[in-house]
Amino acid sequence: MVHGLVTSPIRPLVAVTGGAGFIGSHTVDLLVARGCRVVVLDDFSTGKRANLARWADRDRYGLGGSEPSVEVLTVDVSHGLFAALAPITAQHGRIDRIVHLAAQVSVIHSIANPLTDERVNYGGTLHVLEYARATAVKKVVFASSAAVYGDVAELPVDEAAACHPLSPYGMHKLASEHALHCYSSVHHVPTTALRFFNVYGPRQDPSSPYSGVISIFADRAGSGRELTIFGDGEQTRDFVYVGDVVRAVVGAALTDGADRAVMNVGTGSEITVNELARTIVELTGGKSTIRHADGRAGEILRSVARVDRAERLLGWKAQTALRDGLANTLRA
Ligand code: UD2
Repeated sequence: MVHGLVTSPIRPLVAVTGGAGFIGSHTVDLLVARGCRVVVLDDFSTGKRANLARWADRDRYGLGGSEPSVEVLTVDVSHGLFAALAPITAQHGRIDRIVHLAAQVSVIHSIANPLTDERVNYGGTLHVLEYARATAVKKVVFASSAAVYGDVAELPVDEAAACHPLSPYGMHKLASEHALHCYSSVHHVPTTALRFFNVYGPRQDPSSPYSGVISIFADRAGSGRELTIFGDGEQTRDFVYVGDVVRAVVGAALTDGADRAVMNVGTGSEITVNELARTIVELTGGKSTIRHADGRAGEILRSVARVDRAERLLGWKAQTALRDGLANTLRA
């Protein structure tokens, strides 16, 4: 469906695992905008071809005349990368950098299926690192999560805080961070881990009960349906807009610095779920009602990132105000 790559000595060749997903497809868009050639590896278990549709027909999107930039491979990264990437590298040269976003994304699923989560989330990272080691990839960027922290005593949470994950999902994200550190120290594969807080924005799939709350609220409020808040709604989250997140991802991928670094990717501000629901209802014309249901088991009460490390190491800061990000999400 997508145009083949043009061989180029100067445009970096970047592999994006999970590149058809919510964050992945925005990452692909920004990498291409920055002049990279991109190979997407996705098994389409949650990723969607529609997220990459703009790269399937360049002329329709006014990109005609430029060199083809995106190649899409249907592959489960936890089965390894070598065979899948061999035809690409034979034709276009080696992969320069890898952004590893492919994952089993549900915390709840991980609790019921810890071994599947290990195979996909930890095993997938090891396969990426093995490929990077064998082919001298210049940078691996890994999508970690605030889930590595578990309950923390002090907020905003600092990267130096002790990590006590409360799910296999969080365990395997943390184990993956350790693997990055190990490969960087022992095999000299430069790596950066980014701990995402609550990412939201266009293309986030609202279809599961465990989808991001903003995708669910936006979907329901967009058609005047009722919103359900779990618990009293006074729990807080640090919601960070996907457009900001992918600036951090691409910045980390294209720099040779920030090796062995682990960084929070959040805004540094928290908002209650009550206030979020009210804002979304207001932005959609006030038709939806709000009801409360029982709180979720194991729910964290407050979550907010300390963000100065990413600013120091990457010059990155979230720039999108929540209301603006919500408006973009609702328009999409
Ligand atoms: C986020 C991540 C998760 C993991 C976890 C670590 C997302 C989408 N999920 O889970 O992957 O990293 O953090 O702690 O970023 N809520 C409602 N009504 C709804 C849906 C949700 O009230 O219809 C509440 C929910 O109870 C929670 C808040 O909204 O208090 C955010 O829920 P979420 O599922 O978007 O994200 P979270 O923080 O549980």
